[in-house]
Amino acid sequence: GTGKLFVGGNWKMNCSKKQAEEVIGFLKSGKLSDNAEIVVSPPAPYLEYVKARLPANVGIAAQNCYKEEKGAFTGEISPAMIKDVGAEWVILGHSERRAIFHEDDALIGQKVKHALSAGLKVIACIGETLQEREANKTEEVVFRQMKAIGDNISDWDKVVVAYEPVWAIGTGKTATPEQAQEVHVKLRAFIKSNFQKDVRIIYGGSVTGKNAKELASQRDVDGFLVGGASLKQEFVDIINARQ
Ligand code: G2H
Repeated sequence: GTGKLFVGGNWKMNCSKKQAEEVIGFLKSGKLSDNAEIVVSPPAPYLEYVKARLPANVGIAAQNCYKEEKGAFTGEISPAMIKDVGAEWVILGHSERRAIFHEDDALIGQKVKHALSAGLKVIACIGETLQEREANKTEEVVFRQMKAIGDNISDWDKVVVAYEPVWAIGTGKTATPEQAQEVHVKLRAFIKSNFQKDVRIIYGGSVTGKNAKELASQRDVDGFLVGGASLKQEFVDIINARQ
């Protein structure tokens, strides 16, 4: 792509006030490209703390939310709460939520629907496992996941789709630029034909300061969702991958 690069930093379950200050320090000391939309996603207890210290041009996302506004759902947080503490985004459908916490397509769809109706923007994640890729099921899986999400999207301008092949997540085995491009272009066509919409499609899975430039040069890669590297100085290089 050539437009603004969307760069999300998914801190996962890594944070302390001290670590948050360190990461915010990287963002403040580096020169951040104007050609990037930046969002960081700390664990929920730190949303407000991080928001208060971030440069104004950096957005903030929760890593998950529930499908209801309030009530007897011990341990859950709602989009209304996320908004109330000043965050505007939520990540939904991350493969760790799917695999470790057994979230299925139906639940993720309901969460997407509710988060959008509550006024949050959504980073919706999809991606195949290694086993599925090796069985030539990549397309089938990502289309199925995309359909379950797309059926629940009321405003596509408020959504970014993150393609994150599970085999590339936290493994150091980044998809090649060609592998990412191949799935992104198919997804874009799928969304066009099923929903008549265009949406930003970002890549996630072991993105680093070293491989970001080449990935960002792919026609259908609109940005990144970054895990491990988003806690390091190199996050600034990823933000600046498309100057
Ligand atoms: C994929 C990604 C961020 P990492 O989960 O969502 O993490 O960059 O550590 O592979």
